[in-house]
Amino acid sequence: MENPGITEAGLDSRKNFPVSLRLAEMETALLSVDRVKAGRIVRDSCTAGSPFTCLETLIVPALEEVGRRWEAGDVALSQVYMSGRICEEIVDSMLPAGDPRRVDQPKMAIAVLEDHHTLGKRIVLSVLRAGGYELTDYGHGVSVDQLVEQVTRDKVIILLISTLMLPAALRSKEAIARIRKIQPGTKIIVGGAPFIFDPMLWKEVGADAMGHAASETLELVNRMAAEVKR
Ligand code: B12
Repeated sequence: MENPGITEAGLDSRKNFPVSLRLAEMETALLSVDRVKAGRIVRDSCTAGSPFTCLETLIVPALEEVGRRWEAGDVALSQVYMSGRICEEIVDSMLPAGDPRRVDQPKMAIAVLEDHHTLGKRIVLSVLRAGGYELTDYGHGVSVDQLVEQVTRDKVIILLISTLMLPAALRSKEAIARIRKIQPGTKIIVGGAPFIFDPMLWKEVGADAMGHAASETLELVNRMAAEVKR
């Protein structure tokens, strides 16, 4: 049976295109390192004004599936790498610039702790900037020592930590304990795959909260910002 969404003619109108087929198509484009096609699938599938929803319903699950296939030995690490790079380019082209009307806010920062999976942080940062917050970006591959030093030097009040590797997530426990010793008032939000796989991990590492997805981060940060002002 011919699939209407896969023909060239159908690519520009995909409102009724089944999500599972769109995802499969995206995954194939990523694994074939076809950045043009991947970009077109995203453009055609996502309505203007909802880039974050699009990221979370198309790009994130497609990358997760690529990861699962790599784990199963079906695809090469180079394909995972190129899939990540292509998605980074797409994400960069889609995300809105920061909202110029900055809110009156506590000092905030974000980092990827001992890990080089940067895409999640990139999205969370954009969601918060688009929501009116300004944050210091400490980058990725940040060590525990560096993070403690930076957060206490800058007197950060709300800290967001992203980790995609389990060992890095476990290391956040030491970072959080050391930061709390020096600055007990700092609120810490963690996120990333290990915290999703183990829903109790955020409590075990001593965080104040965890975010499953970038889309819920703004609400979380709004709540914390209100708490620290009280
Ligand atoms: C793409 C990818 C890569 C790319 C990264 C490209 C880049 N620049 O980021 C490359 C190829 C470089 C890579 C390398 C490696 N990877 Co990798 N990678 C992935 C993959 C497939 C997708 C990750 C991703 O980008 N997802 C899309 C983003 C947008 O989603 P996200 O990060 O989860 O973020 C969302 C939420 O989690 C949340 N979020 C994230 N952070 C935060 C923080 C806060 C505060 C909040 C509120 C929310 C939040 O918001 C985001 C948007 O909704 C995952 C599989 C997976 N299931 O996650 C494996 C995975 C993370 N990688 C893995 C591994 C093992 C590796 C390598 C060690 C492989 C190797 N042998 O070299 C290296 C290590 C690199 C390093 N030192 O960091 C493992 C980790 C296993 C583990 N338990 O620790 C995974 C889970 C694959 C697997 N199933 O085995 N990887």
